[in-house]
Amino acid sequence: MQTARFGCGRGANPLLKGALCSRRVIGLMRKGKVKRTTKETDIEVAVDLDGSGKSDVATGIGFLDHMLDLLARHSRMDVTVKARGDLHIDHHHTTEDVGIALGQAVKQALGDMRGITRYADVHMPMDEALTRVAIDVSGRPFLVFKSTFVRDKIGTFDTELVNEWFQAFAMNSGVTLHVETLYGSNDHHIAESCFKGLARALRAALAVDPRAASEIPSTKGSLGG
Ligand SMILES: [Mn+2]
Repeated sequence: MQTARFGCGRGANPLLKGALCSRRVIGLMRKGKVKRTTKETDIEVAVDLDGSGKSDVATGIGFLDHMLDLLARHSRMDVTVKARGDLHIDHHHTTEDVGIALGQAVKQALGDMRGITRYADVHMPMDEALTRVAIDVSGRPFLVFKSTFVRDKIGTFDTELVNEWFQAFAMNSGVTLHVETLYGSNDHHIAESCFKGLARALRAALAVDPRAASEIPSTKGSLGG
């Protein structure tokens, strides 16, 4: 029987190799924790960039929980989100503020961004829908969002809030993010392809590049402006 091997050397279990390598190569835990309270929402978020995709998410909005679950799963970040918001008004404040807090936690976890791959792009299919996501983990927040929806709602969730969430996440994580749904007709699939696309782009861009693990990936020598 073969023994599972841990670590990043030759013969390491390839399923474990990525996250453990990132952690070992840069020699620190890439974790972030944010607590954010306003008159509209009360939110606690924790992320581990080198996790295994575990999620513990409860926002009070079923559809948003579904999106954050799959964001964790496909990015391989561990994500905890506990939110209590003014859902008696609508889902807007809670959705936006979860994006803000999660963005801040990712930014905190990244630190000076040493060693990261920085760029990634993904074409993410979800049945008939196809979304392209390109990311530059640059420290410069920017969002281009060109995904449109057929209807106003997915269940009780306003489809316009997908854009709001991405805007909040990009501005607060400090990433340049381009999201465009090339085609699709089912709004649930379109939204899911946006979040899964972001997940896979983050997974690739946040991974430590072993050829440049001690470097900040910028000719300027710093990221963030
Ligand atoms: Mn689904």
